[in-house]
Formats: sequence, structure tokens, C-alpha cells
Amino acid sequence: MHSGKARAYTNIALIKYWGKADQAFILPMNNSLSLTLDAFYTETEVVFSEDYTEDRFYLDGHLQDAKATEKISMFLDLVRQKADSKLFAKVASRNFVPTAAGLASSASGLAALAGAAAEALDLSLTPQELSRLARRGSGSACRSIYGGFAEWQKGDSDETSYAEAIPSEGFAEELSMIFVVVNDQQKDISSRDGMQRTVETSAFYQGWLDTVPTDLSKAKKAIQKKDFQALGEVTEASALKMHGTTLAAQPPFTYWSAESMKAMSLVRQLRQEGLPCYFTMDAGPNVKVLVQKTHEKQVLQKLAEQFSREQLIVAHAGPAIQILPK
Ligand code: 2P0
Repeated sequence: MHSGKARAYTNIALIKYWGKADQAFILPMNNSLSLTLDAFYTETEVVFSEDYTEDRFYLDGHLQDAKATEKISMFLDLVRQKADSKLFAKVASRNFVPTAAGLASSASGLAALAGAAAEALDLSLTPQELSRLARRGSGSACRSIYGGFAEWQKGDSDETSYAEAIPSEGFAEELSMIFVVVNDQQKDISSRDGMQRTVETSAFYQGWLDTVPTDLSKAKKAIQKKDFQALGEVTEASALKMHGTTLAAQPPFTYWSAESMKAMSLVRQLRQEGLPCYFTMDAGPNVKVLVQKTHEKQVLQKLAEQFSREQLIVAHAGPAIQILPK
């Protein structure tokens, strides 16, 4: 029996990944930059054995259907190929999320699966190789191999597309991210479908691509100088531009709900009142507020005036992927 267990933390992009140059290999159109967080993580155990006659996937203790298992199997095929193995596997994953608000992420999930499967088949991968492997499962997962800030270098091939840590000399540890969990009944467009539609049809997509390199260099400079305002401004700008592209897609769509707008307006208002904080959003209506730890309580208090305490989740910089004892 060959087993491996790993824990990976989710990450939120400050400079967003939005669009693929290659669907099969998950090569992105642009570099992205993220902060790994401590509040949400996935633990996954993978056991390969001669005794199994098929792959099985358990999520939070429940055996998953054929469709969910198929995705896992396709990823395991990549690992089996690397290890020259034909063994089937049992995969048991657990998402650790503070509330049941649908915040489970593919980034932590696929990073933990990559780490556990590679460990189980003794692949002895470097962080860069593990990042490349995780990328094949889900693009954003390649950034969850590292703690703190990470940059995904888009590259132009399977070999050259991977994330790297961005050292920040403690700056990442000075930050908080407050999740405003917004409930809406809208049917989700997955990020995979949303980004593809945008690349193929949005009149604004080229504008997005044209400005990412400048935003990225602003973000890296801000990290180097520990300049919170500069990092916050470019974070918010990157999210707004990404979401702008969806409005010009065919057919047009948006991830924003009225509640998302309410949270974004409040963040702008707090800033006008002299409280430094900035928002970002991903492929859903939740709003994430970037703030320094020194102002976390004040911002949380203000948010709590308009949202229930259950809707607010505080996260801080999280660690790199961990291989756990079996
Ligand atoms: C990001 N997102 O940079 C962007 C911003 C959502 C909005 O990466 O198709 O699950 O598996 O590569 O990584 C979410 O998309 O997509 C994402 P796939 P993924 O975090």
C-alpha cells in the first residue's frame, strides 16, 4: 500500500488570473499574484493499492458520484503516469471552512491532492514541480504550494508555467483579509466557464491583458516597500478590471450581486473616513476586504454594522503546503 497525506491552504489573488492560453495544460494568459490564507484549508489522504478496482473519492466523509470522481481520476492519471503506476486509489478529502457558506476552494483542494498523491507514489517533487503538477488540476492551485505571497509565472509550456514564493520580510503577516460572505440565489457560472467565455468574446479582454504587467509590477514593488496603500489600490483595480471584462462578454454576465455592491461601497466609504481598506472579488458574489492587522478590528466593527457577524470571516497569511504524517 502506498499512502500520502497533505494539507494545503487556499489563496486569494490580488492580481487576478483570468483566462487560459491552453485549456488542456492550464496555461494562463497572464501572470497572477496571490496571498495564501490560514482560515481555509483542505486535508487530503490518498491511498494507492493493488486491492482497489477503481478510484474512489470521499469528500467530507461522503462517497462522491461518478462525475466528481472522474475529475479526480483524470488528475491521478497524471500522477500515475509520472510514477509509472497503474494502481487505483482511494482519496479522502476534508475541507476546513469556518462556515457552510460555499467557500470551499479548488485551489486548496487540488494543491492538497497533488501533494498527497505525489507523496503516496514517492515522486519526491521540488516545490516548483509540485506547483506545476497542482496547476494541471486547477490553475489557482499552483499558488497554494507556498505560504504568504506567490506569483504564478504564466510561462509558455507545461515546464515553464508555475508559481514561486515572493518573500516579503514579514509584510504578509501584517495583513488581514476579511471575507464578507454574501448570499444570493443566482446560479453560478464557474470560473472555468466564465474565463473561457470572456477570452473568446469580451471586447474588453485585450484591455485586461494590456494592463496586467504594469499592475503586477506595482504589486511587487508595493510588497518590496511594504506599502499597504499601493498594494491595496492595485489589488482593487485588478479585481475591478477582471470583473469589467465579464460585462462585455457575449452573452454578458457578472458575479456581482446587490449585496456585493453594498460591501464595496462600504469599503470605499471607510476609506474616505480615513480607514485604509480595499476590496477584491473572485468568481462569485463574496467580497474580500484587505486591511492591515492594525485596522482589522475597526474595519470588522464597521462591516458588522451592515452585515451579520456570521457573514464575516477573518483570515491572515497562511503557510505553505504541509505533508502530514500518515
Ligand atoms: C484567481 N480565479 O486568480 C482567479 C480570479 C477566480 C477569479 O483562479 O479553470 O479554479 O481550474 O484553472 O483556478 C479560479 O479559477 O480555474 C481562479 P481553473 P480556477 O484566483
